[in-house]
Amino acid sequence: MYGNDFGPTAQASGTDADTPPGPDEPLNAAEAGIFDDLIEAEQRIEPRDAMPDSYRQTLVRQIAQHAHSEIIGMQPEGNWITRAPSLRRKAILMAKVQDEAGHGLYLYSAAETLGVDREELLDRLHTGRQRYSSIFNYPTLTWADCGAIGWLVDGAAIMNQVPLCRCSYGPYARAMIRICKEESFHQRQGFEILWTLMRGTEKQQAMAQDAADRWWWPALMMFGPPDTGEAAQGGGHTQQSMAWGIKRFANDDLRQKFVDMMVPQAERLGIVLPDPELRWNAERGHYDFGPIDWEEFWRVLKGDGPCNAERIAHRVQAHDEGAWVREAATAYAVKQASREAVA
Ligand code: FAQ
Repeated sequence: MYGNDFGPTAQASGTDADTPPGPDEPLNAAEAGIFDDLIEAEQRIEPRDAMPDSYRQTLVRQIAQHAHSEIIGMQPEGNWITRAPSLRRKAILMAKVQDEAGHGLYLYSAAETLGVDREELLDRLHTGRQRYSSIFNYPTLTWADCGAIGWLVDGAAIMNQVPLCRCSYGPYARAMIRICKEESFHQRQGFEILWTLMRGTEKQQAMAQDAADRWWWPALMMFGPPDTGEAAQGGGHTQQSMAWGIKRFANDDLRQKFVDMMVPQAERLGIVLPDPELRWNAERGHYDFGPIDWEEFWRVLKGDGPCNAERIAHRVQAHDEGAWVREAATAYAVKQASREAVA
């Protein structure tokens, strides 16, 4: 039973949970009306509900991209598990990287409710037909990078993802609630790594500052290309996704909130953010910041970032090496099902 089983729209529709409409079937006028009413009433769209194919495809694109980001995002920090500076740091980092795998699994499951197979999504990732976040194409050169990822990358992820807990598609919104709780632990552990380094030796402080210098601008790019003011006419997905209640804020607005949140945190850490144009604007009630290198962003998206090739090669290799696990799990499931059929 779903939230939208209650209320006037559900009663009028008489929806039958056992017969979900096929993905490619166009909506008739009554179904389109029900969909629009549910969106208008801020209700959730559920897997059994009729939805326009373009809404379904937008969600598949975004949720899959998000899932891919989580599992590719295990690599930069996974690289430091064997080199974490203490047993405590190692245990925490392992838990964090495992959480990222878990987030990928919730998200692939949410995407599957839209009628697309997980194997197919992974194939699209491995063959470059679907994206993952630009941020994971940068290298982790020192231990401080694990701190910078937690603080900046998870910080940006939280800013972007808390509004997704109110996404109009039920399974995605529900997955995001749990993910955001875990992301906030991740951000604190990153802050704490940097806090410790900034209270250490001069060399440790320099290492923390260098990591922040390298991750700050790529973190700002995570929110996506400009999409307000003149850029709103630029043809991105924001306008439509906001009308459907998938995105709740424009990329630029979330980026600004992120900058406003991070500047005081950087001050507490004693880290200088690498932007000479960063200053409080009392008139706007926000921090102004310098121009972002969008050429770099598009270059990374096209596959020409520092680690794109390495990340995909590693992912494909891990997938191939895991084939026997998938085969064993499938054989076990078949055996269980045949036992249950006999009983
Ligand atoms: N990287 O019109 P928009 C994490 C693409 S998870 C790559 O603004 P949209 C956890 C976009 O796909 C991080 N591509 O598009 C963690 C589109 O191209 P397309 C991932 C990007 O979808 C932490 C084109 O540019 N988070 O960090 C990026 O409405 C630490 C035009 O852009 C999510 O996926 C980018 N940064 O908005 C894990 C959150 N930005 O598809 C491990 C969910 C834009 O037409 C360690 N996703 N593009 O070919 C979203 O909220 C949205 O998809 C946006 C983009 C905001 C990313």
